[in-house]
Amino acid sequence: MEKVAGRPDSLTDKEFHYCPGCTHGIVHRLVAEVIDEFDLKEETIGVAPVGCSVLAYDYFDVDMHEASHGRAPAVATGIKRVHPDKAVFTYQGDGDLASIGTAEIVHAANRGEEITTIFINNAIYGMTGGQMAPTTLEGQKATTSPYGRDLGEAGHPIKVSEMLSKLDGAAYIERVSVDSPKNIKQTKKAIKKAFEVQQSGEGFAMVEVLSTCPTNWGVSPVEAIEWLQENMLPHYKLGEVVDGEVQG
Ligand SMILES: Cc1ncc(C[n+]2csc(CCOP(=O)(O)OP(=O)(O)O)c2C)c(N)n1
Ligand code: SF4
Repeated sequence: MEKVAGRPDSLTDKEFHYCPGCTHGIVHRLVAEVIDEFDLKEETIGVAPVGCSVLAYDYFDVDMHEASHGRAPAVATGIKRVHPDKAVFTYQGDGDLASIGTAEIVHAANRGEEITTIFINNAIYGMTGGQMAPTTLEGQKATTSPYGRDLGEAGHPIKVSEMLSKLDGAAYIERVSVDSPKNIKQTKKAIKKAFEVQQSGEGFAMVEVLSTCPTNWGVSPVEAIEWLQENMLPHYKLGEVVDGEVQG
């Protein structure tokens, strides 16, 4: 019988610990498929964050490094500068990248570091029980905003891709989503491009992936996909982001 699908070589056979319906697993698979397709398994160094994907080093079958909360872009900068021929990526949640690591990601993008960042935006801190993140939407309930995010108190949900795309060192930024087969295909295309941009030495590349956290959103996996579509897509528009504008 012809084998038509299998586990990417760049993933170990360890079972993911993610909750049912969590889309971290889909994105891990897409990153691994891209690494396989570019034949980069032996040439890739990944940097894992703090957050639910802290164990990414157990799942990617490439050289991996752990960074403390938010520091992945700084660690990846050091790795890439010492190993300019390697493909270096960070994999970070929104609490990690957009809150504690805001300074690191801004300056790595501004310096035009030739790294690829996979940024998982699930609008909440997942691992630590569902606190409000910088990406939490207006009115969205979280453990630290039980009545819904109040813009007057907490500020606006940050559109990280639009913000970083204004920096001269940012070569490629795209926002994608894993809520449908069509969008999953587009996510893979964007991850591919982000690795290509790194290989061609053009500068910093980031893919923001709209993702789900059914556990902390307090909904079923199916409802989580619907919640993403109804609430996240209108605020976080999909597409390549150039100079703060999403290119439709
Ligand atoms: C320096 C530091 N500050 C805070 C924490 C606690 N902490 C661990 S994971 C996490 C939440 C990360 O959430 P996010 O980046 O949104 O990823 P997700 O879990 O949603 O995938 C926090 C606050 C920590 N481990 N280290
Ligand atoms: S807490 Fe949320 S982000 Fe973390 S594994 Fe569960 S569903 Fe995924």
